[in-house]
Amino acid sequence: MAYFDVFNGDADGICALQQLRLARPLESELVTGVKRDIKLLERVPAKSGDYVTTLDISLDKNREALEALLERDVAVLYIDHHFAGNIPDHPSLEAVIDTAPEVCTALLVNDRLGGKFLPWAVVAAFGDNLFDSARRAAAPLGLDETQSEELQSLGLYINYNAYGESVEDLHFHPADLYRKIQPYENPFAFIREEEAYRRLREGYEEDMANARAVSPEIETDTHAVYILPDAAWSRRVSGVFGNEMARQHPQRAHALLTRKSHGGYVVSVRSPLANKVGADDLCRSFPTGGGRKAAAGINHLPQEELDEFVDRFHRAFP
Ligand SMILES: [Mn+2]
Repeated sequence: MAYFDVFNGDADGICALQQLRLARPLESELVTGVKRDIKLLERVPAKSGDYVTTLDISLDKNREALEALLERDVAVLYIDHHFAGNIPDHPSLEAVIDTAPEVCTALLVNDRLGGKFLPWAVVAAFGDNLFDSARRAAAPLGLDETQSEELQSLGLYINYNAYGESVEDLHFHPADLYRKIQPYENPFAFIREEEAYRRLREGYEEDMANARAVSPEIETDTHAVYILPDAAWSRRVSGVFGNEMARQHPQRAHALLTRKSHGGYVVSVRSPLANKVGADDLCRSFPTGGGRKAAAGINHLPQEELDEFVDRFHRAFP
């Protein structure tokens, strides 16, 4: 019998698995990737009698692969908070799905384990940008302000590590980062002792300094457009830089365009924090766009559509 652990490469996916494997250590094959790489189940070569744990990736986006596994008599534990659609009714599937906006996968795992490894769930909630949920969940830990900020930074850094076009852009392959985290029951020990933590913090600070040095193409009280160069640091930092900009200017909508090596842009849009709507409709009006109301993106914006995008960006957030 073989075990497969399939998880999103961001903080939520890694910290969800961390809790489960601290509670029940076992040898498993890890299947993960960059944050946007969510069609992971189709890569799992499980056979009859094997056991697959799936964390923090949409069931709807993995439906065919999931059904194929269940047909092959593979047992699946599926824990997630993304849109799932219809959940297959099958005796080999245990699905724990909760799409409530204040929930993340690691918090669902924390509930399942009775809070046994709560500090890691708090790290994940910060990483998923659920600051209120993280602070609420952390109450039983009685953290002081410094400790709370440490878990917040750790969540931010692990989340940041997952952004990139491919794993070559990342400081650590998410599977390698998980292996470094795995020995630590306590995230504060990871922060104190682990070299990987320092590398993530330094990488984050350096990439953010690069991004902060970029002058906006457009900057008004209501709209800002940034164009980042074709570089690994841009692809790593655009998501977290967008989040920081949004927090600093809650009345403003933000568009971050990253140049691609073969022309055109990858686009990420953040609705104003004060009114978190519009990003999804704007992005979906382009063929390769998608996302949520507060945060959405376009995988490929051709160079010649830049002006059209800027026009629609202004109209989307009047
Ligand atoms: Mn998540």
